[in-house]
Amino acid sequence: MKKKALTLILVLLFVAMILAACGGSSEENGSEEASGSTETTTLRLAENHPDDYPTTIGDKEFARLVEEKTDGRYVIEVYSGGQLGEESEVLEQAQLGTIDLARVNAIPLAQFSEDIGVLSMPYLFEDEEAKWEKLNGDVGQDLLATLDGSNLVGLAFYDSGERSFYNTEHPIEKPEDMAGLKIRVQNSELAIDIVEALGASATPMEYGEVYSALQTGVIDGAENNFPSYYTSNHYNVSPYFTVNGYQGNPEVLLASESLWNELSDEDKEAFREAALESVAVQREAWAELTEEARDAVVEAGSELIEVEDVSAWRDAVQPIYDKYGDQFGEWIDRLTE
Ligand code: GTR
Repeated sequence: MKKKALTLILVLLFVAMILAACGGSSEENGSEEASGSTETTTLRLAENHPDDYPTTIGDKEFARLVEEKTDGRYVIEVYSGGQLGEESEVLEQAQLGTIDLARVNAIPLAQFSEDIGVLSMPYLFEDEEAKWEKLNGDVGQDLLATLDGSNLVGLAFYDSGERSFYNTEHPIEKPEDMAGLKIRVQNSELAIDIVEALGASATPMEYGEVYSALQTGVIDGAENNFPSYYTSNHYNVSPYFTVNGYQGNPEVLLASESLWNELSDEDKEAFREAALESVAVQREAWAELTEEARDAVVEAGSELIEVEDVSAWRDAVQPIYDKYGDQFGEWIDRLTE
């Protein structure tokens, strides 16, 4: 009898302890609700440049603004330096929704929206000012909207300046000097066509593989802007940089559609605003690094071949306008009018 009573007391004690524990957690929930705070969702943003690169600075400003505009309900972690993969893998993952947000270049996006390919047309814009007036305006938004249906949502354009050719072999002054060189290009038919129109042979390859391909002679050259040429260390292995600014395609900040579909209309607006507001900070960082990179590569021994008159280069890429001119006709008109 005594033993039974003891067992009963122990069981009651145990039950009381469990009830006390449950009561504690529900109180916690209750107080959270009372203070108005709700769950925080953490999102991942993929960036293939280093932490202090202008696009990464833009991504972080975007993250800061999203957090501010959603009262901390969305926190964006920026994974720089290609931690989440090369650009094409990131795009695949963003399409699947396993990466929420990404900053990529416009060229590979042409696989998903043919129209966006127009931004890779050589010598498309008169100058940087004309380009940004268009990209920041309606035509820019309309181009981003052409990604609809690709499981990606375009949010804003970031600055990527102008791309030029560099190589390991000799100074290139005119298109004829490109003959026979193996030039790495991004994964795009248009990029391949441009290099071939210039008489070189095109090798599509991921950005992260270019340094060792230059070093080992798998390729003779590549093309990019000053900040990428500098921060990727390509200048160390490929010293002849021809400043012919043949292409001005921008960067794109985007969201996966599966994230997008989960956002309320109000939050969608907050994400869009944050993206557009972050452009100014990104572009300022861009202007700074472009100058710094240019000076640094010259200091390190790169030879800059300045092309004052690009008309011979424009003429050499005319076959690209013959091939793609009709397809992009309307966009070209809108972007250059
Ligand atoms: C850079 C761009 C990268 C990547 C790279 C490349 O300018 O910022 O996202 O596209 O070019 O050439 O692959």
